[in-house]
Amino acid sequence: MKLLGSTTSPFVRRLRLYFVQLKITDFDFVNLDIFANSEDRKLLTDNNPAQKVPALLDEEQCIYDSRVIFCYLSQKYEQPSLTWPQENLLTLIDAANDSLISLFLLTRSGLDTREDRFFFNLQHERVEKTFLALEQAANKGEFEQWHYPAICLYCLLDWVEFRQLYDFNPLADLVEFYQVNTNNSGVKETDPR
Ligand SMILES: N[C@@H](CCC(=O)N[C@@H](CS)C(=O)NCC(=O)O)C(=O)O
Repeated sequence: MKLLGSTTSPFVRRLRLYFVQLKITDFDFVNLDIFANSEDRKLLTDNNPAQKVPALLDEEQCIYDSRVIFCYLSQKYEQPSLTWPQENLLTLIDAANDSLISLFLLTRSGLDTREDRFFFNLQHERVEKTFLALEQAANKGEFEQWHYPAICLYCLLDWVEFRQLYDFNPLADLVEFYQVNTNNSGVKETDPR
């Protein structure tokens, strides 16, 4: 198996941590520079026309989108499926992640996303609401185990810290979750810094 990705992507890191959790080591991590390196971009496009990482190559197949790759790996290694509430948590994490990536790419494109613009405001509002819902879920103990949604939450929080995209310090349960899981298996080895 080959995982096409980058060291900085939170969507890729969650799968690298899932591989650690499953104790799967017989895969190659292909670290791509999808924006600046034309060969890397071509390799990605050839495998995933949506031009996003991660993508997983397994035998003749290429699977893309982290959520689909997670389902694929779960089936392949006969792991239990997520519960519906866990699926919802994953949707919240993905929504926050997607909005923050949009804001990050807009900033890299030279736009000031603090301006009062419809699209920017929608993203900021979604980030606020999803972080609040995740804080409430953490408070209810829904991230006490290091399951896949917890891995995804950790990757989101560490990425917003790394890129300085959102200050979640006022959200005490998320801060505690972040601190408690810092030394988990694979976290240091996959640190994007
Ligand atoms: N829904 C996708 C999102 C993946 C995604 O947004 N990846 C980013 C890197 S963190 C990317 O490749 N962006 C390229 C682009 O937007 O052009 C997933 O879960 O895999």
